[in-house]
Amino acid sequence: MRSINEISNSIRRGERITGEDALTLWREAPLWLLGELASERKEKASGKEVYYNRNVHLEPTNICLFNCEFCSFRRRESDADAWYMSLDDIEARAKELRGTDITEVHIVGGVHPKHDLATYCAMIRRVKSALPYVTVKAYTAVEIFYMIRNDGISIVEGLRQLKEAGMECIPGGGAEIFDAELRKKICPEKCSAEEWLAVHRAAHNMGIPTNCTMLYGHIESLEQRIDHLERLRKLQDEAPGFDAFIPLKYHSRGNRLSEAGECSVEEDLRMIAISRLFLDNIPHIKAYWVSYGKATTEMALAFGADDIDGTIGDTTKIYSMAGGIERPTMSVEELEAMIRSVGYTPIERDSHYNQVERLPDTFVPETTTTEVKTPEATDMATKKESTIKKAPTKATTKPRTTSKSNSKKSGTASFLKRRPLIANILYMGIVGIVLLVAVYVGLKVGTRHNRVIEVPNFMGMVIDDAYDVAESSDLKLIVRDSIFDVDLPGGTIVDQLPKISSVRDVTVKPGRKVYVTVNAYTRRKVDVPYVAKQTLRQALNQIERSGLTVAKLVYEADMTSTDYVIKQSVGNNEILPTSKRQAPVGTGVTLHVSYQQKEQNTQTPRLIGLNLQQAKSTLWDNGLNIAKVVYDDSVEDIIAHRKARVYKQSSKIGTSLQRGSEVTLYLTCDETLVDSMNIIATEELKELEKQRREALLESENELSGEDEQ
Ligand code: V47
Repeated sequence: MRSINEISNSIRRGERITGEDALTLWREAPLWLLGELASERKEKASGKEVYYNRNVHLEPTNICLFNCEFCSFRRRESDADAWYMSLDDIEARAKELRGTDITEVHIVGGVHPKHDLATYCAMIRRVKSALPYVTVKAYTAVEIFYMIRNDGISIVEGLRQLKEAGMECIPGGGAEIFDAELRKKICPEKCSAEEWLAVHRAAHNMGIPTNCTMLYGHIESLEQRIDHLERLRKLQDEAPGFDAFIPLKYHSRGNRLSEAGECSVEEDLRMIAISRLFLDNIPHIKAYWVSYGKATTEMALAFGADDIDGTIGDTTKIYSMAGGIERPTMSVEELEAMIRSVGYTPIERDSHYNQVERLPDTFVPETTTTEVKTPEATDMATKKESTIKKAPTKATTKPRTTSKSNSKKSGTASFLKRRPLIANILYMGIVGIVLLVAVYVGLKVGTRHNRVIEVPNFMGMVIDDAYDVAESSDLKLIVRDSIFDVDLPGGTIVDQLPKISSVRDVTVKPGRKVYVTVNAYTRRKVDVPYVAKQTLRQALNQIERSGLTVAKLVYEADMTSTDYVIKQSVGNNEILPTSKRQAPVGTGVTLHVSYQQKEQNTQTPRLIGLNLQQAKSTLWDNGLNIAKVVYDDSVEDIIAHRKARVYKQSSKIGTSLQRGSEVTLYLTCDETLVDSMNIIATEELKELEKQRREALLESENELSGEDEQ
């Protein structure tokens, strides 16, 4: 057994500790030392940054097939305080969340006897249909294992269906304590440790990130805690994919383990610190503030935690029903203040630990667009109001009748009384005409034949505002796709169908759908392809297809080849054939590319008329880098960046440049400017071609002259 000193030194050298070491630390290390060691580790991993997010929980039901000893949340179907949300309830709840700026919905609840995989998938779809840009973190491995087993399909197939429905990551619940004996005592009906781990392993292999937890502080032993951590560490070594570990402190009210009581704050801090030190391969340790309360959470940040979870907005009952915080909710300001109070820097993260950058409100345009000028756009906002004001009121006045028409009516009546046959034919005719008119009016109103609606310009609006505008214009907004553009705020609409025209009004019938593409709030992670030993062109193709981009082309002299990728890196990390590295969409990959001395130079390509993406690809294809991108005044906002085209390039077409040189691009939205610069570029190209031909002719002449001599 190693001494505390030996273990500390080993930790400080960055070495892995054993289970036995962890037990020694737990039992014998002074609390201050654990704090010191764990903080050092935390700061090595994530510096001064501490993460939080804007999230809600969705607990569709507390009716659960399983009856775990520690659970205060579970109810039977017949219990008065059982709840159940139908798919419509879930969708309605998601719609209520539309105006908020959450980035994550965490769905977890009881294992309901009537829920199958299709129901679970439908829940996700309903949430995503209402909140397309929000990440759904859904279902514990226990729920997933149950639904998959009942459907008789493989874990991989089940996960595939959930992923297809919109599940982006899996929370860490249901792990409790892995030890089989203890599991039998506290949650005998739940899936086994092996089954829980199998679900997470499969998810990791499929690129689905997950979290992991441990329920501690009840009747488990220290050895059982360490065994649990060892199994998590092993899985992470074999199939990496855990983003965070969350030690969940057991709460004792209203469940059958109450007699165990609750562990001390010192125990909580030891738990956090040992997690940080032992789980050296799990990047984040979360001190879940809902479980710890604010005071312990703050202290946990000095014991190695680097995440405190999110705003929650009073949406989880698991802890309040067990005696935890009654109505858990925290504002961003409160979360940030907590983090700052211990000297760390708060970072809002998405579900994948990418920083969420929120641009100042000044940009988030309610009405700003590139095509529609501000007055029109403002009109759109007022249109919304006026539609509400102009809501049709029922006419309640009766038609007035004159004495003349009365006397006429009485004369006609006596005539008809004397001729009943004519009267009957006339009545039938009138009834027929009335019916025809009614059907015609009904059809017209029903199909709204004569009403057309001018399609609003949704480009640049944030999705929540767009839903409001669509609703007040009697249109349906459907999100058909999402992209990720680092330069745009999350939720911004970047494309719409029907598109708006600058020359004519685009109109549709009421109730029609407008399809939009939205900029996602969160950056999906993708596999970084291994592109070394390929030609530059092949590598560029693969990188662009994977959703990544080029950070820089670094040219290195080589004896045998030009434009072959020698190695690649993301940030400071070299990517090797065996690296299973993922990176957020849009991340730049640096490519080290070969050149032979004789092919040191390349020619500046024609870039005029291209959009930024096309211009970048063309430069890379020609072995060049981008120095700067300069937009002129016609590019009014970030949305317009996407439409702008190159009108000037810092290096003239055909200029000979060293491979790896940088070219500045000048972009505009002024089509006339682009057109005229295009004409000049064509002239330049012709001139270049002429010079080339002349030079060729000259050298041929020289050669033939030499031959004659
Ligand atoms: O699995 C149930 C625990 C878990 C009690 O992945 C209890 O980011 C204490 O997993 N006392 C569900 N804990 C919650 C969960 C979670 C929470 C926050 C974030 C994440 C994440 C995951 O709650 C259950 C169980 O281990 N739990 N009852 C109780 N009486």
